[in-house]
Amino acid sequence: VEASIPEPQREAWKRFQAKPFETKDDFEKEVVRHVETTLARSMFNCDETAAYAAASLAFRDRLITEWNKTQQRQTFADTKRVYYLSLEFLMGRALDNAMLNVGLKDVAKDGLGDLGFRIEDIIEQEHDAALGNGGLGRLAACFLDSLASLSYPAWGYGLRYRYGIFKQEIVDGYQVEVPDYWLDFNPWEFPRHDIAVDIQFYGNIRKYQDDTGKTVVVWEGGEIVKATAYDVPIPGFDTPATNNLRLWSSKAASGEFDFQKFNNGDYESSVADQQRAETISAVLYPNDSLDRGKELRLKQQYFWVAASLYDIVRRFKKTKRAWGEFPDQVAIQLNDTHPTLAVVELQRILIDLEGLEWDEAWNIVTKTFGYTNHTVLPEALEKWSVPLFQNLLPRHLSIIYDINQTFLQSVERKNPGDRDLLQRVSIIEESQPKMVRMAYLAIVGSHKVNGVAELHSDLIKTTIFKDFVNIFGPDKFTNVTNGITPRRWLHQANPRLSALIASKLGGLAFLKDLTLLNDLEKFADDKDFKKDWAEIKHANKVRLAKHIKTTTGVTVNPSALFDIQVKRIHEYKRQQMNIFGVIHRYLTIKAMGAEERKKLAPRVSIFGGKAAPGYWMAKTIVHLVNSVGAVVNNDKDVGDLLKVIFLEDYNVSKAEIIVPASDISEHISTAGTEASGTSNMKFVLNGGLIIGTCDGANIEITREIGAENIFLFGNLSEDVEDLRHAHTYGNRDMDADLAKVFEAIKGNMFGDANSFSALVGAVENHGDYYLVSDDFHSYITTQDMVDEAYRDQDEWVSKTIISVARMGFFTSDRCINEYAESIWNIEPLVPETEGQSGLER
Ligand code: Z15
Repeated sequence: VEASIPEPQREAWKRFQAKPFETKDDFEKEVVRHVETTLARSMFNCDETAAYAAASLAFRDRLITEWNKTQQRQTFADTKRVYYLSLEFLMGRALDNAMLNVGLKDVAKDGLGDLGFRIEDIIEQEHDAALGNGGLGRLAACFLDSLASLSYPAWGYGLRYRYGIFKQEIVDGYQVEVPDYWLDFNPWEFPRHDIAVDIQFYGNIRKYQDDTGKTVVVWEGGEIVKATAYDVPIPGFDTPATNNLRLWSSKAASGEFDFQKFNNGDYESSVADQQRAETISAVLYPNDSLDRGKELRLKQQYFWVAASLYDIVRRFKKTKRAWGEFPDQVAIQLNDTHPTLAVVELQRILIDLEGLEWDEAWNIVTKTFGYTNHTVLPEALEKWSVPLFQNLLPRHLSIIYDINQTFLQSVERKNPGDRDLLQRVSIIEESQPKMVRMAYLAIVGSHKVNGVAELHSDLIKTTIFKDFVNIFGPDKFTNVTNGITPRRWLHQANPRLSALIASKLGGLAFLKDLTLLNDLEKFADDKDFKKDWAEIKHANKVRLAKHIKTTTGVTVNPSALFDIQVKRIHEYKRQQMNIFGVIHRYLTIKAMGAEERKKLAPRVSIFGGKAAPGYWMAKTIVHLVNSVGAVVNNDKDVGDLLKVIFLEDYNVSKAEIIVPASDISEHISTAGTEASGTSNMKFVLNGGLIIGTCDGANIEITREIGAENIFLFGNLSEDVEDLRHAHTYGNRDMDADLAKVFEAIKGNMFGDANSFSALVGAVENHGDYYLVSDDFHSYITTQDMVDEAYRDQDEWVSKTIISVARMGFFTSDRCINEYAESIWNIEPLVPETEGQSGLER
């Protein structure tokens, strides 16, 4: 349908074009207008929720105006776009970010002040958009920020979950999950009821020969679910470029059919159809780095992928180009294997619906896709059972078989007679039942495969994808080390530190070229600067101490060393080793005399993170941390020397309070298991040091900031296999300190020992897969070195300044530029007014 206004009438449109506010007065006018019209309230009943709503609507209007212009500019310029497909976008709050990115937070602050509100209170009203589990989802959010800030033509595609990641409550020391219904008021999304796609499931395939003798395949029957688009504007920092995040929501395809059932008195089934459809986008699966293989999850994946591809193909078809030009207009990045069905769906569209030949279509497909791998953990690698696939997506399964056959034939040609190799690399695993190996499908269907840190990218090439490196050659495999957006993780989370840095570097330009931080190094010995720096860290600790007091009731001393480990709870991340170390510390304090105790450095051990609801070991770790806290925090002998805190419901907005308040943070995964880690980067960028293993991005952080500025410990990844082997086949002595920790637990020091026997048993009797006993000694002696170093505050502060100065590499802007150049082949489309907000001031 042609919806464009004819030329003669466009004058009126131009004359009355929406104009975004720029001044305080205009902002206030917008807020009052929204309160009095959109919200139907007034100054007599405007609480903080209403003020938040109105302020957000004012900014939203502004973003949408720029969003429209950006999309028009991109369409007009006819450039290649990148589409980032991710089942998770862990966005956090939008208002603060929007205000800062468009450079109007000060205006909003004064305006809200005039209207009777404090901006901090208003920001606090917003519910986090928590459409993700952990690192993978937050990485996608940082990438969106960088794509917009660098003015790349880019869209995100995801699912509009009605329930994001669950809220975590701690009840009697146990994790309890509470649903996260976040959509009752969300001003940041635009329903696009006109953009709807019918998505098919189940049914049958029928083959026939057409008049020319060509085999035609049709996918018939089954059920249809409707996907509706919801758009979220993504503002760039210091640029009008505003990108789009399109989230799909599911609904029953036809209300009328239901209505008929309803009229016939079949109420229950009419409602059931509706609910079954809506269930698809109802809830985010709460597993991080674990594949559960549930049918509904596969339905989510296909629903989202099919709707997104329909949308992308529709946009391409409007350009009237030949299909061969598709990869010149479209790059699609697969965030992990979750969207791998997109490979199959595009091939299906091209051969079944558009009539292309197999080879021509496949050439287009592989040029279009890139695949990012985020893990080597076997339990996280997605596999789908063939029978399940056959039932839900019969046509896709047959295409997968064809892809596999063509692929295996080419392997066979180059490696005649190597049956083992064919079995190893087959997309179909010959198990009972047979399984589709999604990572292999993603590799075969993409032109580039990347890992997320150097060690990780090396590991995938030498372990899980080794055969594929031989088949496709090493150039197909590359590395793009992860990064974080300094806008949210420095400027927004730590405004005072950002301002102090800006005062020395002559403006905020470092937020768009993080290597400019280098110039800070010359202040590493500047007395006044160090004083300001230390004062900001202290203030951030005071803020966290207040949060701890109000949420847990425990008083902590802000002058103590804050030791923080916040991330999803997982055995490979080894929170259990941390809490065993804390118990060791507690036992050591208890064994000391009063004089000796005076010499100790007070420490607050802070934990936070969610356990997947079905991950029993992780839940046991949460329980142990809370149980240790209950004993230690109430032990008069110990006082301020040691406090143990579990912070409930760790999420993005809490991270913004926690990250700036650390002295030391823990990134202590078993070497070779954490693909990258990204909170390590956040903590260092905020003037905290880290204790960590030689794993993931810790290695590159060390290279950048210098080995003297990081506390590394533990075994190396190349030794892990042998150590595991030794556990199984050798006889070994338990580390003496760890044995004492286990004795304390078994002696019911922290409550009923039975509660924790699985945790202790995993190390003592079940092979200690994560090498806690091997690394424990090195861990606690390195913690002693941390104490020692912290005593010399002057030196410590210098180390943190030098570290921040050397963190430029870890901006997600650098990642995006690398992807753009080496994988997507796209260029920024810079608006004329970019960079005019005067960052140099
Ligand atoms: C997830 O958050 C990550 C990997 C996964 O396979 C899944 Cl399913 C979820 C994380 C990695 O564990 C982490 O090391 C990495 O920094 C992050 O992805 C972003 O790449």
